[in-house]
Amino acid sequence: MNVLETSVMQGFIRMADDGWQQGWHERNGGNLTYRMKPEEVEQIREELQDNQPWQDIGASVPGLSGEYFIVTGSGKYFRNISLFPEDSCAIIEIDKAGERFRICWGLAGGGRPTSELPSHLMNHEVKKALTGGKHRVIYHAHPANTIALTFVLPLEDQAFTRELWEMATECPVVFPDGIGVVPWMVPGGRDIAVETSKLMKQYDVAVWAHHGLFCSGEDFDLTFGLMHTVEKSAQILVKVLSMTGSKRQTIQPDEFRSLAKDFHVTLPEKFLYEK
Ligand code: 2HA
Ligand code: ZN
Repeated sequence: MNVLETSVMQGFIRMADDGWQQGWHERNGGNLTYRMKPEEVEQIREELQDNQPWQDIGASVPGLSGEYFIVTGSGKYFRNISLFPEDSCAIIEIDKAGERFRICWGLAGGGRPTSELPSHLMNHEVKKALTGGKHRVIYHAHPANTIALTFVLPLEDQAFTRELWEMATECPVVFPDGIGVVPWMVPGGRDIAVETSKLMKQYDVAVWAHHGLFCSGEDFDLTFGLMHTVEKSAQILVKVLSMTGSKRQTIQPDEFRSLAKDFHVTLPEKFLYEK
């Protein structure tokens, strides 16, 4: 089957284009990766090359041995993904040791997988193990309101989680585990990958200070929806802070506890501190 006709590739392209339409992907900003299901690989087996050179990942991910990923390309523009997916994206295979990858499809004009490949793969490894293989999508974007908040909120999980939860009643239901915060770090390398993957053991969302957001989820809808919900709530907080320095009223800790009961989520008490 033609790679571009598969529903998984069409879902990947649609999600990337939705992110572009939201304004989260200036120039070559952001990246998206998807861990393929075995049946999705089989569907396109005859289209996959196995003669490209193995290259170092820059991280060790033995838990992803032999897996295939759809990835965006380094330096590629999300704006172009729906028009030229074969040039902007790739399918890669991970070697048995989880140390190297090779390109099996795509990047038709040349190039490499996303510069954030170490972060993506380390996060995939953590989430695959923790969710029994359910999580398949890792998404990194540059949504402006969330980034703006990293200049005014304390760079702490507690503060980000609580402030964003307060901005929309659905937030604690959509991300009940909260949000992790990574201080400013050089992007693209192993160090930021290690810090992010530590947070991903606890959370499905991590903020990179003065840079962007990382989200993990089961499928394209849930992962895009998570990014969208966090950024929407950041947008509301930016509006509130722009109108007035302080809130006149907000959702109280006991109200979060009632919400948790009715919506059958567990909200860690560490986020329900008295202010
Ligand atoms: O340019 O977003 O973090 C791609 C990125 C790097
Ligand atoms: Zn980035």
